[in-house]
Amino acid sequence: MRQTTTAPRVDTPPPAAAAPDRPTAADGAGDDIAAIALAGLTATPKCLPPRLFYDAAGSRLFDRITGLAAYYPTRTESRILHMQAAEIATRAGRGTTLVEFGSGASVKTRLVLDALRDPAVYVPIDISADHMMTASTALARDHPGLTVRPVHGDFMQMTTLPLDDAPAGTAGRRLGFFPGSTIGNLLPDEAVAFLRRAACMLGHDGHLLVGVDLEKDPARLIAAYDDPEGVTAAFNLNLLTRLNREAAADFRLDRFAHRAIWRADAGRIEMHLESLADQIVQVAGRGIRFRKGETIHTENSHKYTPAGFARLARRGGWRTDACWTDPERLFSLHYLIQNH
Ligand code: AVJ
Repeated sequence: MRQTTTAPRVDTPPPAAAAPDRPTAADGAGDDIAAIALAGLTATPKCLPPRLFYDAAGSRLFDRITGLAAYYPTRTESRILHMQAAEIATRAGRGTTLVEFGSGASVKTRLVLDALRDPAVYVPIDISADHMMTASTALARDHPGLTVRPVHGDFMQMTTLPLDDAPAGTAGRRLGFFPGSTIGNLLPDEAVAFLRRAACMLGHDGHLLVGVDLEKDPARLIAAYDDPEGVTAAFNLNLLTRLNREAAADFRLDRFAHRAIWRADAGRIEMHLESLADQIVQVAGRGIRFRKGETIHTENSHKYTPAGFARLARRGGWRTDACWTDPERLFSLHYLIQNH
């Protein structure tokens, strides 16, 4: 049978959104925590991927870290965003779709949205669905007229955005937003690969705003990752609590300690969980042996110079159109444009 009629196309803009869309599930949304944990804990040396930090409790602990006196990145980046709002708005243009990689509590997002001219759509991407939806609901309420399209998943596993049904009236470009120096969690070669994928996800005229923590006095860096209040230690140890609950593990938290070390050769802070005794821990039905002093490597946080990150961006297909820092040169914000 031949189809003779088609549904009428109505190209009117969608009504002002008062609530975010239901989240779209993408790759990484249904992680098998036990399998991921076993893979890392049977490797040599032992490691766990940092995205496991962000269960509900871990996301709350991270939000507390961002308010700590010793943890300068968040407030410094917010100041730079505030200072450069007009510069960002000019470069991004009108009707932008803002795509945030690892949106968390969406605090810095508000600074960017307030700066942009008539932003059309906000696409938060996060692995912590509940945390993201709470933030999206508040954000949609405060920005009537903005369409909020949350994506639940791991942006590191994505090569396209599930946005094929782009809302009508979105003529602007996509602006990627990757704040907080989360890019520092990646090894330099992985960061290059991510930047290439981001270019695909954002389209040929897409731009990308990336927050990058800067190299500095190691004592200052270590203090930021080993705060006197012990919040970062709790954040790191929460990984073990999560595995006890979600990977049938029996870690004793008093037998592990938080460690933060500066690796000058690699230009990065490393976080580890150090075993305080010889012990065997059950994880998903397997006995994992730890020697006293052995560690689980839980996070890398690479630090760059402005020129060093600009070189990395180039390898990833981008060029730095602007790089802004604070007066103390603690943190940097790179406005990237595609290199073609
Ligand atoms: C969210 C990955 C940027 O590396 O500084 C904070 C996470 N780890 N304290 C960082 C983190 C320990 C944070 N990032």
